[in-house]
Amino acid sequence: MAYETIAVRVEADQVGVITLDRPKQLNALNDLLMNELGAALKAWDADEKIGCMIITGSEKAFAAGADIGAMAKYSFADAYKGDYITRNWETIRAIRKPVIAAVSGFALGGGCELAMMCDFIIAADNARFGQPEIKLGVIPGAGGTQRLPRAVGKSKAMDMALTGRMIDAAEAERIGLVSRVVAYGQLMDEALGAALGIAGLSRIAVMAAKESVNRAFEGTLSDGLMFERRLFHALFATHDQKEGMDAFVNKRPAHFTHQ
Ligand code: CO8
Repeated sequence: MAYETIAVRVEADQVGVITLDRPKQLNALNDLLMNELGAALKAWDADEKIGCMIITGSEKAFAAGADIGAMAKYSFADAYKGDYITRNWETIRAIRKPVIAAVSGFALGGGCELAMMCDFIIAADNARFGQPEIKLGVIPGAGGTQRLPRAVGKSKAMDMALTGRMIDAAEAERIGLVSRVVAYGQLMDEALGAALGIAGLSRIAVMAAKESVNRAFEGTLSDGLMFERRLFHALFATHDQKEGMDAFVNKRPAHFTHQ
């Protein structure tokens, strides 16, 4: 399928890579881009061959936010009735295979929120994260006031949401917003290495792990622990569990068939 605002490619037959591609607007996110992003992710989620996905941008910008030019003219009535801007963002939440954000340059506003919707973030050393919406007279609208405090705690999240200041990659790693920081030149190698590693594992176990970790953010601890236990027990019904444990016991590599 041909896209206008993203470029897609498959690496090693197993990893889908999406590059946000609105360079003149620093990859500002508009309805078309979010629709295309959702369509590409959904297609790979349903593709047996794909085990993991990566979303990345350019060296200068992962995404500098929602498209301010497109938003500027909305009235409350337009935005509320049409559920504008936010309506097509939820697709990403429904993706069941892992999605890694490989972030270089600016990840601001909706760009920071998009990165946080991914399962984890690998950042280049030039990455900058921020929720500058407050400077535009609005607040984050795609999870920034919810996912950011869960990721980094109240004080840092309040600091970022109330001042709009950007943090650099080192601070983002220190506070737990990103999982790894590498030199810009290593960014895609690092993300692809992680993605290929994940794609080589049992897909069922990987999806169960993602689903269970996400539960930690959406319910109480006791609900989450019960959910995790049920999934853990259920995995003993898979062939991949037999294969993985037999391979360990017999000191041989495991060959997962995702059954
Ligand atoms: N929207 C539209 N265009 C943008 C955006 C944006 N968010 N960011 C940058 N651009 C455009 C600029 O207008 C400029 O275009 P032109 O060349 O035609 O003038 C081009 O990209 C390059 O930008 P700059 O010249 O400003 O580049 P600098 O290197 O000087 O600065 C910055 C880079 C610091 C990133 C600066 O562009 C900036 O501050 N951008 C805006 C950042 C921002 O405020 N982001 C938050 C937007 S609001 C938001 O995301 C709300 C999310 C709500 C939820 C979304 C719904 C789910």
